[in-house]
Amino acid sequence: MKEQTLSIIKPDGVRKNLIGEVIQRFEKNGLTPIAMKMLHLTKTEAEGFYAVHKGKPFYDSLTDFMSSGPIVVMILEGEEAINKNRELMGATNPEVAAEGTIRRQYADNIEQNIVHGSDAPETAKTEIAYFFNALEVCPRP
Ligand code: IDP
Ligand code: MG
Repeated sequence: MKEQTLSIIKPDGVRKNLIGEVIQRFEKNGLTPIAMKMLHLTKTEAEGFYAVHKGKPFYDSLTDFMSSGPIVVMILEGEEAINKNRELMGATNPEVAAEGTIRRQYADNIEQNIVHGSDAPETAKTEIAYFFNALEVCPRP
C-alpha cells in the first residue's frame, strides 16, 4: 500500500554532511520526497516532537541533541513507506543495526543515530502535521 512517512536527518547527519547520501538511499529504494525543509528546532519544539518520550531517562539529552543544529525534515512517499524507511534506517542502536543500514554505517551511538522515521500510520500522520501544512506538500504522479 502506498504510504507517507516522516523522515528527519538529525543534527549529527547534517553535521557529517550526509544529507545527500541519506536522500539518495531513499530515492534509490522507492521512497520519494514529496516535501522537504531544513530547520533548527528550539528545545521546546524538539520536546513537542518527542512528547511521546517525555519521562524517559534520555528525554532531556535527546531534545538537547535534536535542538543542537539544523535538521532536514521530509515526507517520503512510496509502497510500504513506513516500514521501508525503518528498514533502511536500521535499529535504534547502531551496534545492533543490520549491516548496510544508515544507522549501522554512520551513527555514533543510540542517541545520535542520524535519522528519524515514523513507526506507524498514526504517528506518521501526527508527525507530518507537526512539520508541514498542505501547501508544502508536492505530490508527484
Ligand atoms: P526510533 O528512533 O528507532 O524510533 P525510539 O525508541 O522511538 O527509537 O527513540 C527515539 C529516539 O530517542 C532514538 O532515535 C534515539 O535518538 C533516542 N533514544 C532512544 N533510546 C535511547 C536510549 O536508550 N538512550 C539515549 N537515546 C535514546
Ligand atoms: Mg520512534
